This record gives sequence, C-alpha cells and structure tokens, in this order.
Amino acid sequence: SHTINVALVGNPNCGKTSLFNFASGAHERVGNYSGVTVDAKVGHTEYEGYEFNLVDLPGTYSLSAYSPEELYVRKQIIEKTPDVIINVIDASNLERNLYLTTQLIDMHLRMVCALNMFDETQKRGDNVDYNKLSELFGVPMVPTVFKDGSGVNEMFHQIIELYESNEDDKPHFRHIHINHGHEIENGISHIQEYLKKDETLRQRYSTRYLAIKLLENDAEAEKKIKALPTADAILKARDAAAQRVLDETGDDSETAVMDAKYGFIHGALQEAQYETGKKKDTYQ
Ligand code: GDP
Ligand code: K
Ligand code: MG
Repeated sequence: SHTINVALVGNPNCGKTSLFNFASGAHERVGNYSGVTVDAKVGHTEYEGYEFNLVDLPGTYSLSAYSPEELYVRKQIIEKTPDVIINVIDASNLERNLYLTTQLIDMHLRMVCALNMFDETQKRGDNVDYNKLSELFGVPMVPTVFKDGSGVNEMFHQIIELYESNEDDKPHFRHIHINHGHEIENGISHIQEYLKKDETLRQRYSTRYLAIKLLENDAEAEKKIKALPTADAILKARDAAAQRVLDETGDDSETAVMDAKYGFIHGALQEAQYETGKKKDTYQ
C-alpha cells in the first residue's frame, strides 16, 4: 500500500499538535506553552487505505532565517521533502496566518490548507468564501476543528487526491505564483536566470523561492549561493534587482516583498468576501 509523508506547518498555537494527536492517537502536549526544543515528532495514521507518516513541526510565523525554528522548518521541508504539506491555519487570524502560506507557495510544494479553529470563526460570525480563497491561492482549503476532529476525513481525502494528481490535473495541483507586482517580479525573473545556470541548484530547489529569499536578504540563502562558482554573477543580479525595486517603490526589497505578499492576501480576502464578526449585531 502507499505511504504518504506529510509535514504539519503553521503558526504557533494554530492546532498542529491537536491534529497530530487526533490523527495518530499520540498524547503530545497541546496549548499555550513555549517549547524549549526545536524538533519534529513523528506519528502514523491510516485513511482510505493509505498510510501516513505525520511530522509535527515547530510553529513559525514566517520562513525567514531569523530564528532556529524557522530555519529548522525550512530544512525539514527542503531536505526531507515530504510528499504533502498540511499548512494549518488559525482561521480566526486569517490575515496573519496566510503570510506563511504565501511563503510556502513560493517553495512550490504540494500543500493542503486546514482552516482550523473554524468553530471559533463561526461563533464570532465570520464570513469567508473558502472555495474562492482556495481558488485564489491555488491550494485546497478545508475547514477543520482539530479539537474534535471535524473536517479531518475531508482533509485527508484532499491530501490523497493531491498525492495522486499530476501537474496538469486541476484544481488539485494548481501552482499559482503570488504576484509581487512587476518591479519585484522582474527582479525575481532576472535572478532566476542566473540561478538556473547551476544544474544542481535547479534540480534541488525552486529557483523562484531562492530568488525571493535573495531579495529578502536571507542570510541562509546567501550562504548557499556563496558556495557556488557562479556566486558573483548571482549576487550582482540580486543587488541590481534590489536597487531597481528601491528606485521604483522607495522600499528596500525585503520590505517590498513583504508588502507585496500582504497586498496579495488583502486582495484575496476581499475577493472571498472576508468579514469578521458579522453576526455580532444580530445576536447582541
Ligand atoms: P500548535 O501550537 O499548533 O501545536 O497548537 P495546539 O494543538 O497546541 O493547539 C493550541 C490550542 O488551540 C490548544 O488549546 C487546543 O486545544 C486549541 N485548539 C486546537 N484546535 C482547535 C480548534 O479547531 N478549535 C478550537 N476552539 N480550539 C482548538
Ligand atoms: K502550542
Ligand atoms: Mg504544537
């Protein structure tokens, strides 16, 4: 039978460990505490005749190189190459949680988003067209409540569909690019041209992801590039792209990339008719 390797990625306290425990029958600690160790817990489960290895990763708000947790999660994704990522989202904090989602999309992964804490959003009277949101992000999104397991069957069903799908199958494998606006997109393409000249790099990484990381002045990505024979040309391309972004937007490229991601999120939420606490008036 098939075994699907799945990694749980999401902000702290979005419900990763609750899902891990629910699905694998483990009894890891859940709740508001700050972990002391940066590690991955592995569990197992079965759905629809498929076996799943689940890896519960530390919580991260972002995938920058600024904290050990973030670097660890990146490393797990790139080096362990899970078949599918579950991006657990606290749906009661959609905007903030979707920031990480945009970074995961840059990595060109097979991914399902769990819109977790859906009970909380319903209690509050939030409105969101999650099918629309799913379409705009190019990622299947499933409402879930990991505290009681609601939506978990559907989520695993989506994972299997994704695992079995080809690049051409829509909508299950629809890789979109977050549009960062033409100044940044031009810079990304320019840097990618140089990155693609390195055969091993091209095979191992998404050059788009690396180009974005270089525009973010990511120390880890720079370190990787500096080890290449073509390092000078790549970093020169990056510096030129960053300078153009600065000239055209008035922002350093790191800020400009972040703003562009939030711009994309705001646009998507607006199109998905996102509204919080809509029912408040009626119920008070
Ligand atoms: P993690 O940091 O991502 O591993 O999150 P945890 O699994 O530790 O969950 C954080 C807190 O949220 C815990 O108190 C959970 O009981 C609670 N929780 C998890 N999922 C849900 C959910 O869907 N709804 C509600 N209301 N609470 C949840
Ligand atoms: K926690
Ligand atoms: Mg946890």
